[in-house]
Amino acid sequence: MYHSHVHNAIQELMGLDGMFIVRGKKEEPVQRDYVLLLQEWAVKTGSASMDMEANQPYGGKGQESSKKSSNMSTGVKPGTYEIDPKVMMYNYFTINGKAYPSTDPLFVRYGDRVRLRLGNLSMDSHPMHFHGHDFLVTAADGNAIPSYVRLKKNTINVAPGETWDIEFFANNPGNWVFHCHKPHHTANAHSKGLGGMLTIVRYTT
Ligand SMILES: [Cu+2]
Repeated sequence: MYHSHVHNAIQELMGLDGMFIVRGKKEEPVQRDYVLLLQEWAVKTGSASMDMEANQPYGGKGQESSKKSSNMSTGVKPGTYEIDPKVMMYNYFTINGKAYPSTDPLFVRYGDRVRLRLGNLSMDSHPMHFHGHDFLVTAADGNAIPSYVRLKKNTINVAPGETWDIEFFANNPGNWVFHCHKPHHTANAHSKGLGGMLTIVRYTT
């Protein structure tokens, strides 16, 4: 991962960071290889009521105001909004810069060996959970883990600054969610609908 160290509480939390891959000569072959950069944002939605809800995790003014909003499933209307890097109450949680349902699906085919490279450049940890499969933890902060000590898990906590590589065998066809297990992190602006740090592993034929 790379990121700014100039005013980094501001620059890093406004997105001046990213990931790159250094391929090892002895890297084990996989059929799919995905990078997932985890981030979080305090988005000024421009709506006083929505900002209030964003700062009150349990729904702001309650169901009445929720019913009035036409965009509760995605949080805010499409548009351009400012990010406030100085507050700790985040309302958007993204994978590669996008919150569900805008996150890119991870396409796999039956029989694939699939690698996911997870990195966290945010203030919070993100326990990433996979449905329908277990995975092996194959690298920690870019260092390969020998095959005889690899943990088999279905949730891995990615702390700030960490990278973890995980691999799974695509042997259970369907559409399976892969998501942060902190409930607030799978909603957009704390709305009721599914959102945030969540994507779908989609089997194709
Ligand atoms: Cu999270």
